[in-house]
Amino acid sequence: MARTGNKNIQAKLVLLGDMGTGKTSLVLRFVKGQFFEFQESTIGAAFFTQVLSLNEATIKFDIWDTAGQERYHSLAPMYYRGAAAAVVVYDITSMDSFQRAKKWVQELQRQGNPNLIMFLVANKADLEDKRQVGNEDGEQYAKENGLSFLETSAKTAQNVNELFYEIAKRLAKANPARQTGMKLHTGRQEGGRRGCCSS
Ligand SMILES: Nc1nc2c(ncn2[C@@H]2O[C@H](COP(=O)(O)OP(=O)(O)OP(=O)(O)O)[C@@H](O)[C@H]2O)c(=O)[nH]1
Ligand SMILES: [Mg+2]
Repeated sequence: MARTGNKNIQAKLVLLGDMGTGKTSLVLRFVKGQFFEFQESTIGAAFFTQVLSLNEATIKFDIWDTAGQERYHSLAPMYYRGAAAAVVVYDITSMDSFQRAKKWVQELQRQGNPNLIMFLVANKADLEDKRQVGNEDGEQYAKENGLSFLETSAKTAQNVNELFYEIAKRLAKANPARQTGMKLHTGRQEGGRRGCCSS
C-alpha cells in the first residue's frame, strides 16, 4: 500500500544543561545504545546524527551536545540558533542543576522561537536514594512554562528512546506533508472577516 504523507524531515536538536547532568550519556544511549560510568566532560560541543523512522515520517536528527561547563556558556547560542528542538537536562540528585536548567529555559524563551519544541529532562532517575529534586517539582515547573517533561536514566535507558520518539512525533506534526496539486484551505479564519484589497 502506498504511504501517503511520508516525509523526510531534518531537524537540529540541541542539548543544554549543567555539567555532569548526563547530556552526552543520553545522546550515546540513544545513538549507540551505550553507557559509560566515567563519561568524559564535553569540550565545546559534540555532534551526532541519528535517524528515527515513524509511520508518517523519517526524522534525521542533527544533534548538538553542548558542554555544560560555565566557561563554554557563550558558545551556546551557536548551537541553539535554528534548532527545532531543545532538551534541557538536569540531574535529580542536584538542586543546583535544576536551578541551572531554569536559567537555560529562560534563555531559550528569550530567543523567542515560538515553534521550538522544548523538553525538560530530569536525568539519573536510577539514583532515587540520592534524589534532591522531586518529580513533581520538575513537572510543575515544566507545566508552568509550557514545556514537556520526562524523567530519564541514561544508565538504565529509562525513557531515553521515548524522549527522542516524542520529539520526532512533534516534528512530524509540525511539518505537514507537502501538498501536491490543489491547495485546500481548511483552517479556521480567525479575527473576523478579512477584507480584501484595502488601501
Ligand atoms: N547513575 C547515573 N549516572 C549517569 C546518568 N547519566 C550520566 N551519568 C553519569 O554522570 C556523569 C556525567 O555524565 P555526562 O554524560 O558526561 O554529562 P554531561 O551533561 O555531558 O556533562 P558535560 O559534558 O560536562 O556538560 C558520567 O559519569 C555518567 O556516567 C544516569 O542516568 N544515571
Ligand atoms: Mg557532555
